Amino acid sequence: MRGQSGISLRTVAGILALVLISAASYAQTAQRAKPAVAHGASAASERDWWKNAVIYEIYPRSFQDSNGDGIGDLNGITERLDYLQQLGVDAIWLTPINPSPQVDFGYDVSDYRAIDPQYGTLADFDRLVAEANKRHIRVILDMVMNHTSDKHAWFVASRSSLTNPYRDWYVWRDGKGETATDKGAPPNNWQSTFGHAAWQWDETTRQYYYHNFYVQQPDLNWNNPKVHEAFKDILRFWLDRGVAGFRFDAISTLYEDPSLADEAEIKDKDGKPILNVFGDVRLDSSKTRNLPGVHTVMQEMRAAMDTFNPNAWPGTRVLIGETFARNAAELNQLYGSADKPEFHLPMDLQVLPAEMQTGSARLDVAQLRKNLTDAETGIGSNIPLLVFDNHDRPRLDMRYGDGVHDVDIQKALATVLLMSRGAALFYYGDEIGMKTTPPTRKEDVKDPVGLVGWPENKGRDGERTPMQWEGTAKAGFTSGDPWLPVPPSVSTINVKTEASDPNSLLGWYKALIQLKKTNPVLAQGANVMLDTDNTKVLSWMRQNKGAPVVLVSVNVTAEPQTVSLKLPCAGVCEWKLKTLAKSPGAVAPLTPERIELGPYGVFIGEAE
Ligand code: TEU
Ligand code: CA
Repeated sequence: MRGQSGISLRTVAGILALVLISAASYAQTAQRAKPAVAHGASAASERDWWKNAVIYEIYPRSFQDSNGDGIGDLNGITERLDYLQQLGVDAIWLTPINPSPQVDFGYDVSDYRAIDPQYGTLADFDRLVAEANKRHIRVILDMVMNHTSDKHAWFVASRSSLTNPYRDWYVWRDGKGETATDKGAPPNNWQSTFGHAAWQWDETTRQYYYHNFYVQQPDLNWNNPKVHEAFKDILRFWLDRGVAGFRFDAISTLYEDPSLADEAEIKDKDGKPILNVFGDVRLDSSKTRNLPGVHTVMQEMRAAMDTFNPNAWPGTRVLIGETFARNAAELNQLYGSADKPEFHLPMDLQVLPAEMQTGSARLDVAQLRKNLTDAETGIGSNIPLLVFDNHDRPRLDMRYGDGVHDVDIQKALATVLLMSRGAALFYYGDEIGMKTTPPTRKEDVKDPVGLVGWPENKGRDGERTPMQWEGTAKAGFTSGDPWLPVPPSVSTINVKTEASDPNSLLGWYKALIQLKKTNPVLAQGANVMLDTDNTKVLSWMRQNKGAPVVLVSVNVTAEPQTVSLKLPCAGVCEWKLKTLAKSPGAVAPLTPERIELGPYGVFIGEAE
């Protein structure tokens, strides 16, 4: 049956149905995007929540399994939200949960608008966000923009032919000296972070493609404006579902030098090339790291984020960067400017860098004081985000533990992290002192880089073992076979045991997070280093005009130490000291002039 305009009524009905469906889904999206109840918080506190935030990194695969397949999942995280609320965190950052072949455990994304079935469904995700919101916990997602999985539809199309519209979404080049029958050599000497050449030959179209990470993670070409638009849409998809922000992955490697020039080899003092852990000659990364293009991208992405109302839950949608800035000046640039802002919180991973983990440099107080001063004063009025640990590096215990004072050492480090000005991010399990437990046999290795680098580099499995909820064989993590073995330390290091011990590391984290959230001087006060010639004890104060000063003293040695802190004051000052927190070895001092600390002891007090 045809209407006047020759269009069948069936078509009209079809169009009408489409309109209704899209209207309904828009309404639902709009409904979802409508902020939940603002929990009585003020507009200002929602807008500024990130400036004093405590952010908790969850590796979903290892946090809590809810369906017995030995793999952590979204419903498992939802089951554990009460624990996170009691811990006092403001936000949880989930490492990738999108569909992925799991070569790099989610950092090889094959669909940016869905949830990997191993972790659940979009409905499970929406429920996690809703349940987290009820507990005033914000959800931050990982956003992997440097590369996709080689199974992503974009790359499948891109590699199908030289003329496919997606060809230029990735970095393809001819080989050097290539002929019709010979692929020639890779275009240059660039290397993968995960070992060996960063160029992979593709026989179908007889070109190489670039991958800064695994072969299965082809780099996107950010010189292509279509890539920018695609990711702005992806951000909006998740922002509409109520996420409070993103952690942008591997942002330092987004751009490569278009000249494709070789990188310089790093040589030792005798001019001999230095090899890395994979046996490759180390290069200076000058053509593949921290290129200027990243600022333009970040300004665009920030503009997309800022279109959401910052005054109502979840407040300002924040951009966190996995940034490997080489110094405070370079880090400062990643915040952008007032009129062209970039990240809210580019990670500062330099306060406890790899160089401070061994020998005499281990926990060097003078170096730590300098790094903290840079972090706190080298970025203008911007807010630091201190990050000491994550899913890519050995846990704090392996890097700084001494086998005797492990808990006190981690209490000392947690004090530096949580009592400094700005936001703090820590990794699941650090609050109970979980230990890096690497695989003991090559055949047990799950993280491919551990297979390439074995035995010098066992990969990152060791810092990704199941969360230790209780002292049982499966740690309360799963009823099935855990994807990584539960470490033997579970018998003493677990939430249940530590929750009943006020002197536990867990108790310390809870107390300091509570202090940070409730003491206005700790929330906004300036960071001022004290006793700056002391090479054994790190002391600083937090101060706000007109409010009592908060003093922090951390003994970074295994020997008892006594410090005398001279607080700035006009005229004669009789300081009265109130203890806010102290580790068992510290004496409750009466005045700042005499603070006695045990091995790795901590004192936190209010002076007025
Ligand atoms: O890491 C980026 C990065 O630089 C790390 O690969 C780090 O240099 C390396 O892991 C040190 O061993 C991000 C993610 O955090 C990491 O888990 C991913 O493997 C990587 O990007 C690729 O997405
Ligand atoms: Ca790249």
